Amino acid sequence: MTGLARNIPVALTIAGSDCSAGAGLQADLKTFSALGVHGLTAVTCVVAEVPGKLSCIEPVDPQNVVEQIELLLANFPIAAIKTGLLFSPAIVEIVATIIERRAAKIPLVVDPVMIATSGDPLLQPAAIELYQSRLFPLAALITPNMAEAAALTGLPVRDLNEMRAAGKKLTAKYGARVLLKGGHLGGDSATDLLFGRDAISEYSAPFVRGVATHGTGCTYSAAITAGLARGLSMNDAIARAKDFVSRAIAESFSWSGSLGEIHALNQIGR
Ligand code: PXL
Repeated sequence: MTGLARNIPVALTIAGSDCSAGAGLQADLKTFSALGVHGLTAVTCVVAEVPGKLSCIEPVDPQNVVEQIELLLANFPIAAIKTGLLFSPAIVEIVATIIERRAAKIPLVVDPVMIATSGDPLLQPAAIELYQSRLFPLAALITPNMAEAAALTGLPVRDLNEMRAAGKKLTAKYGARVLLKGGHLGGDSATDLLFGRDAISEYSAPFVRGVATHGTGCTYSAAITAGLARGLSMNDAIARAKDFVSRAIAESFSWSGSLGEIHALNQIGR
């Protein structure tokens, strides 16, 4: 018997695997599903970690990353793409090359993942330059947090005024829209700034205290990508994604295990 064939929008994440599944491609996939999008994954590296403790990272062979992306692009109607952790200069370079050649018309969200919420470095420093020269010019949106914006601009990024200066510099330099995430501002609200060609928009939500936020950036950029895959405008995709990620934090899960309390964002329990 054949079922009733249905199709829904398709999005691709090119990212690392977080075995604890709160961040990385697992967070992306859960977010895509919750938002009615069929998610595809190209795995760039495998991370052995739990929230707050990273024990080892191993990259996938860059040629294998290429094969994953090319196979998916050739066979699925991919409507939006996001990049998460790309790990090494070789992987950043090769991902940029394929997107430039085969996916230049598909909206691309670049989450320039550099450091985990635990403080552990995730991206090899030599890759930062390639992000700027090869990947950012292809992006529809770049989503740095405050530490990443500081690393990318060389400017201090500690408050809303400094966020404005850094965001303007980034958007002028790369021609892409920039969503600078202020989740580490402190205070009662988590405020993000979107820098467009000539305007700045603000997205705010109440700051939730005492919840481990491992995976917030991944979940946020995946939710934006899902919105773009569904045909939303950039502004609507960001506004809905902000709501989604705020709820994933506020309604997060926790378990007590033999080593103490463990947390995960809630991308599924709506
Ligand atoms: O949250 C950043 C991040 C992204 N991607 C992977 C990760 C992490 C955080 O630890 O493991 C694969």
